[in-house]
Amino acid sequence: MATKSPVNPPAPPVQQPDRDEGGSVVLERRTQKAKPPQMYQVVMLNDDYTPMEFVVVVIQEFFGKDLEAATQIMLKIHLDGKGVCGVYSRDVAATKVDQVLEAANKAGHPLKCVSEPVGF
Ligand code: TYC
Repeated sequence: MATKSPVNPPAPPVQQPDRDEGGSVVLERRTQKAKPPQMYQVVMLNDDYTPMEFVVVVIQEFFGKDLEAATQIMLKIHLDGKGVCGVYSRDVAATKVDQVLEAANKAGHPLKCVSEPVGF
């Protein structure tokens, strides 16, 4: 007949934290850092028909710029063909594009803008 061993199974070895020469506990350095999410810039494009005033209002309204900053951005787009209105997470950038296109459509202007990964 099998009898129960009176001896308890050996306890698992107790793990001790690493310590430096002074006896302080040393934490393991994390080798894998989470990468920050890719950010997206909303780029507005020039055209020959949308009034400058409309573009300035749109930039103020949807990108939180004051009149001065919005005017500078509009002029840059007018002169260079395109310009960045703001940088956001992917979803927020997509929403900004939708808002601009909807406002332009409603007003009957051909204003276009796109979002693209920063560094693209
Ligand atoms: N080029 C337009 C005009 O002369 C103005 C304009 C600026 C249009 C920026 C679009 O994204 C734009 N009326």
